[in-house]
Amino acid sequence: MKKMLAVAMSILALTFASYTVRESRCADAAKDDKQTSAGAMTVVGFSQVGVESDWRMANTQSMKKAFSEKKGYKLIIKDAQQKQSRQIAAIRDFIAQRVDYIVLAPVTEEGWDKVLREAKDAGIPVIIVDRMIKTSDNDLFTCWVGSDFRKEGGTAVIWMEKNLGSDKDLHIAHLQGSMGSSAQIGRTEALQAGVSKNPGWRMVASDSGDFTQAKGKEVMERILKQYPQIDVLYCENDNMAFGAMEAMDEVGRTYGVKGATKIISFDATHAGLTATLEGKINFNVECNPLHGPRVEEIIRRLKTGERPAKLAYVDEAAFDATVITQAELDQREY
Ligand code: GYE
Repeated sequence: MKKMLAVAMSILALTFASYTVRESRCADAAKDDKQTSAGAMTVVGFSQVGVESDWRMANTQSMKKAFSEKKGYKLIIKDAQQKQSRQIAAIRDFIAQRVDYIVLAPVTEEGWDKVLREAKDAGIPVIIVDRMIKTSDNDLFTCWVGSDFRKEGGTAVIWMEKNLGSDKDLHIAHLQGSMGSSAQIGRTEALQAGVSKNPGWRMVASDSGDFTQAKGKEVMERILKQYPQIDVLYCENDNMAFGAMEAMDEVGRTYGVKGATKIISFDATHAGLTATLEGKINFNVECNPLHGPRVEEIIRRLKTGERPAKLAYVDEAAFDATVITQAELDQREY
């Protein structure tokens, strides 16, 4: 107990120290040319995953809106094209530019310790958004805000049990997101747990479509050639579901509320919910991309010396094609 208390105290002290260091670093940097040209603006470097999905585009828009010049921010966005190496280079570049805060939407969970230590040594707070990282040292990031992906997957599995049958023989095809990303890991783990729990459920195919429509289509084409019967398609995002639907349309396979293959999807973007309302997607689990205001609030609080929660999960809903209303679709902001 004493040891835990001591560890907690030193974490607190270290966290506080890093903010203090950061503040004095900012004061020095004010004399710097670059910093002067940005005036009194808060410079935020955002390493974004890419442009792979509607979710991602909505997330980028949300960040742009929240970190506007009008609000006193200079937001530098670097698109990693879904490559971790590009994110590491972006973070190093942000450190070299001496930005005030770094925001990282990590493509994968593993492999961040070295570069995050560099940011910490430079006294720059790092806020992780959306997916999570695995690190041996939680002091390497200031805080995280995002989704509980395991819970999202669990919601989908409960729906399958209730609506398709826990004791039924189900042939399941699985389109995975980018391997090693928290969104893929959590949603996949939940499905695997469902398959182990329900003896009739059989995973016939499982492959990654990298969260894109084009790859989702490509993978689904291969699966359709191999398997004449697919009762459930568990698709880890809306864009891959669109690709899979294209592939099914092309070979005349039916899906959705009236079709042979029931489709589960994630994100519940405007386009995804439209397909749900049309009965093409049976069940769509929301994943909220509107993190801009959440991250902005974190930075605002850090600036005033507050310490926001280390981890913050956002609340998320889910939509059944037989229940969703036009009004719910109309309310959708992304
Ligand atoms: O589900 C997918 C996107 O990490 C939550 O990434 C995000 C996922 C989202 O490309 O569409």
